[in-house]
Amino acid sequence: MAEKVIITAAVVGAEVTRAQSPAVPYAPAEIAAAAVAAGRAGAACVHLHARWPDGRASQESAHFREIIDRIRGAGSDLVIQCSTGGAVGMSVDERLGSLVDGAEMGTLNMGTMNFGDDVFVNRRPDIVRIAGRLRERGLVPECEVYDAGMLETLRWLLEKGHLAAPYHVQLVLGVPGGMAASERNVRFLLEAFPEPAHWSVAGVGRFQLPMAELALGLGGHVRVGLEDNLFVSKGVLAKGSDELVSLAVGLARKAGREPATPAEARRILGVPRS
Ligand code: KMH
Ligand code: ZN
Repeated sequence: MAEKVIITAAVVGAEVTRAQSPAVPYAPAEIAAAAVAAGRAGAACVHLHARWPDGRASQESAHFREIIDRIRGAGSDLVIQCSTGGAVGMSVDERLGSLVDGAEMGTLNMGTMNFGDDVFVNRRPDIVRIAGRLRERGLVPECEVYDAGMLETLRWLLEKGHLAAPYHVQLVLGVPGGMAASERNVRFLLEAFPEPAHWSVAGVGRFQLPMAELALGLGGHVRVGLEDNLFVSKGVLAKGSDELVSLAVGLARKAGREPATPAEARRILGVPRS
């Protein structure tokens, strides 16, 4: 029996706007509702960002607390993963605001890169500091890898003891400035993987569902949602991240893999029961 697939829903991110799609949630209540709907559709984990009422990216602890309280208040057992990447231009202090009580995982971005026309800064000392905070809080890191050299940073963090299992790796492919979302690149990155690692692919834009299908066939996990992609097909906006999760569930079943429940995802990822 193939390993169950952990579907992570990235329901808002820091970049997409309501001008691009009316389905993009901003208020904590909207973000929580999007997460709960994604969980009902088959996601086991939610990757969280927050927004100010006008849509600007927020790493305010109060916003994250409210989102998590509302998710749990709705009875959802989703694994809660908070972004420490935030938005380009934020300080590390600001980015760490997301790691509130109730978070179970936190992202750990593996390097500096061009991010569209901006620069997403993750100096090695910044990464070490964020890794340390995740460890102090007992959170499982999700290492965000956008380019091949970032796997060397992952290896360095492991060698130096800044990072240890359990951790999860997310290959975020198709960011302008990072590696393209292609089968060749995924296979190349997997060859260079340090062990042990669970991995997932998040394809940006129109590559989201093809990358999910590829990851499913290669034994990986998948991330879908409006953070990375607003469309279900060419020119057709998704009604919400839950619609993209439903499509990923269909792809999973076609590949002979059942979606993991949140409890199963915790077992696979080594996340202690909250
Ligand atoms: N918004 C990107 C600059 C993460 O969540 O850790 C960073 C990002 C990664 O979204
Ligand atoms: Zn993110």
